[in-house]
Amino acid sequence: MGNPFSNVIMGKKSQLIMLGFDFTGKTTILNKLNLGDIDFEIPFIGFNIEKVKTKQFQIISWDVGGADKIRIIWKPYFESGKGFIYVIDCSDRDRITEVTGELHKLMLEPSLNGLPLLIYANKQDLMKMNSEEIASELQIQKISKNWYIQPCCAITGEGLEEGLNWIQKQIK
Ligand SMILES: Nc1nc2c(ncn2[C@@H]2O[C@H](COP(=O)(O)OP(=O)(O)O)[C@@H](O)[C@H]2O)c(=O)[nH]1
Ligand SMILES: [Mg+2]
Repeated sequence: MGNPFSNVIMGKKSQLIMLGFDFTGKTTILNKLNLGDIDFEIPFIGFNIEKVKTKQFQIISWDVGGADKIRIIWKPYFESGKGFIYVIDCSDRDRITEVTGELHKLMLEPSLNGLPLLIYANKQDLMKMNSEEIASELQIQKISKNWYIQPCCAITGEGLEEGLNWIQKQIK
């Protein structure tokens, strides 16, 4: 573990947890970053995980919002995470209160709470919200000390790599 190259030698990639409401663009992001096919896993009814490998990471992702009953199933997945990505749809101002509430709830999880938090502020082609606006909407200072907001457009891929590079620096 003390060897900074051990992950490279073992061929293992750090795992990132990517969450967000449905329709925020997660599947589109995964397709853009992915080196192979998206791998699906359905460990439980109503819980559908997507997994991909990027150059540096393995990313596992699923939809959040509602369905409080299945939250207990999420916990083991959180424990393997080295970074947390929360995807928001900047064109959907109607849901921002709900999206903020869910993020605050997730950050109560001890195993997510200490991770670097990357916000993918997606759909920038539809609605430009700057980072200050988003930080204030999400009240992000209240829930994390190590966060970064990356504006992006999953369709073109703009901003996606920059976001991952930020996480990579936090993990090292
Ligand atoms: N205009 C625009 N549409 C996007 C962007 N990212 C995703 N979408 C669209 O938003 C919809 C939902 O995306 P999807 O990846 O399925 O969201 P998911 O439910 O979070 O996996 C799809 O129609 C995408 O084509 C973006 O950056 N800009
Ligand atoms: Mg999806």
